[in-house]
Amino acid sequence: MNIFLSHLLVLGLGIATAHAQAAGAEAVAPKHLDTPSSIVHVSGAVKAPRDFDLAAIKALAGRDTGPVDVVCASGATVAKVNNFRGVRLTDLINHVGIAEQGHKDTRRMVIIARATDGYVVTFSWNELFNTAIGKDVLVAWEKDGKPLDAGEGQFLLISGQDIKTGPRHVRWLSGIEIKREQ
Ligand SMILES: Nc1nc2c(c(=O)[nH]1)N[C@H]1C(S)=C(S)[C@@H](COP(=O)(O)O)O[C@H]1N2
Ligand SMILES: [Mo]
Repeated sequence: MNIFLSHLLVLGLGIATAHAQAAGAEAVAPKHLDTPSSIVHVSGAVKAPRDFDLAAIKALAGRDTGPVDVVCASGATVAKVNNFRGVRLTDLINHVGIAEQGHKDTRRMVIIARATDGYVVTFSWNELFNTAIGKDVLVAWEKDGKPLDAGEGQFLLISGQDIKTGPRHVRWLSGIEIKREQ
């Protein structure tokens, strides 16, 4: 084999290995990132933005979900949880206070939950405050009587009434934004 061909072979192998590593990293990354947030930042159309640490969250009314199966969008049950303990997202938002501009303002609002790894999910104001779903949307700090582990974050958002609970099971919750749609 001449030098040119052997270099080409080495280059090809290198690229193949890099691709395999990237694919592998993507599949396992969420469990290994360990990026728990220390605060939940509440911002947007609120009276004043506020950071909640664990003590501030725990100072609000605590609630329990009872049994929740965490079901991925694929249909796979990825966890069976007896209880998440936390505060209702509606209680957290009410505590900060929405900056309402008139009687018809809140109905145009969306609520965005963000995690430290860039994961994002949305709710509508009506869904949270005007349907039964809202009662079971918690910002949780405890699972089955124990603090959440690093792979779940200090704070985890769970929407217990969802058909597939996996998507709106937000590990490493770090922010809640109330956005007024124009
Ligand atoms: N921060 C964050 N939360 C997340 C995800 C994610 O990538 N990042 N994946 C979601 C997915 S796809 C599912 S099914 C559930 C449960 O996934 P887990 O078993 O990896 O916790 O968490 C969800 N929460
Ligand atoms: Mo998932």
